[in-house]
Amino acid sequence: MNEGLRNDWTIEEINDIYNLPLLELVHRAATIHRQYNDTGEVQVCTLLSIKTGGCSEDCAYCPQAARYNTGVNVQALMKKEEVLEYARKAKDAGSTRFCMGAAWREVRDNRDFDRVLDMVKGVNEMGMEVCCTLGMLTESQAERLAEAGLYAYNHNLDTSSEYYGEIITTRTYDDRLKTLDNVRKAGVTVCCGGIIGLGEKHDDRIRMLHTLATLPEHPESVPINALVAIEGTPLADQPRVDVWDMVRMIATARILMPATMVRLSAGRAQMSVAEQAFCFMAGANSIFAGEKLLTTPNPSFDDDMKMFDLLGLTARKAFKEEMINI
Ligand code: SAM
Ligand code: DTB
Ligand code: SF4
Repeated sequence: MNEGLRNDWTIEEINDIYNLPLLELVHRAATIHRQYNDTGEVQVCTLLSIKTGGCSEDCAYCPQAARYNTGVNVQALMKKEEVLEYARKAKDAGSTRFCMGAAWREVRDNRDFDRVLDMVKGVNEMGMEVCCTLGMLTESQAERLAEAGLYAYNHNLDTSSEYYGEIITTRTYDDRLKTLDNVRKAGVTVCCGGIIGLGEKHDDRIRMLHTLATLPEHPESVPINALVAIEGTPLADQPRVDVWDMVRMIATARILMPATMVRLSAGRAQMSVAEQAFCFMAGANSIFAGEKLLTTPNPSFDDDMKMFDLLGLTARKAFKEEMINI
């Protein structure tokens, strides 16, 4: 753990931060953000669903779970060449991280995994940070991904351990933590966050942030997603997430994990530029760009670049930490 970073936060301390008057919370988060990061920079990541739908899990929010009728078309694993073409386009548009998502419960040691390893190699050779989100991983699978050049692995805790069973029953919180540990041991950076708007209480959000901020090392990136309510899933009728709840979550994450990239993730398509600006002020410094997240709409590259111009933001370079150390 770097100097100044704490991983001994208590629930009470986090509760006090999370419940500060909103503008006081944002002010404190913005101050810490300025101490640790270049606040004019936002990381631009592009997502691609390389294998879509038909997933065996029962995640109550997910359009890709086979058991819910959501209208998502099942698509087998994409071809490497096609994936590399997407990555090239994303790079040309200014994206520095490329994240490939698969609707798998876990990785299996089969030909599909070999193909994903090849994709990782290809994207890495393009000079982009490569990220994958493929479900649960064993230690040896994490090592093989690391050898192929994987830079980050996304695996979300989604909510508190207490509320987890209300959202997913086909795996446990400990399964998630085990994969995160395997990723860490393989030397791949950890991207781990959650979703708000699942029907959880504020206390569940505080507990999830507590779990993240008290891991042996803070995740290098923490995506904060607002639920995209999908017709056909058990959470279809959840009310839209209040933007101030997003701001509160981002600001608290920023204060607890000052050097982490906090990503304003799903939900941007429903937010105004002013609302997103507040999230950047509160410490968000990463977004997913490109017209689609995995299966749902996202603002266009052009609209995002207009927003960056308006707010005076620039895209962060790839492999920034390494460049500083050279
Ligand atoms: N199957 C793998 C897994 O579950 O780890 C990887 C893909 S999964 C779609 C990646 C993450 O997307 C989930 O952990 C969840 O946090 C997020 N997600 C999925 N559906 C969402 C939705 N409707 N709204 C917001 N976030 C969502
Ligand atoms: C993350 O935290 N959010 C992204 C990414 N990691 C994989 C996924 C959001 C998915 C939103 C619903 C969809 O587009 O299918
Ligand atoms: Fe499957 Fe991941 Fe969706 Fe859960 S979140 S149903 S594991 S694709």
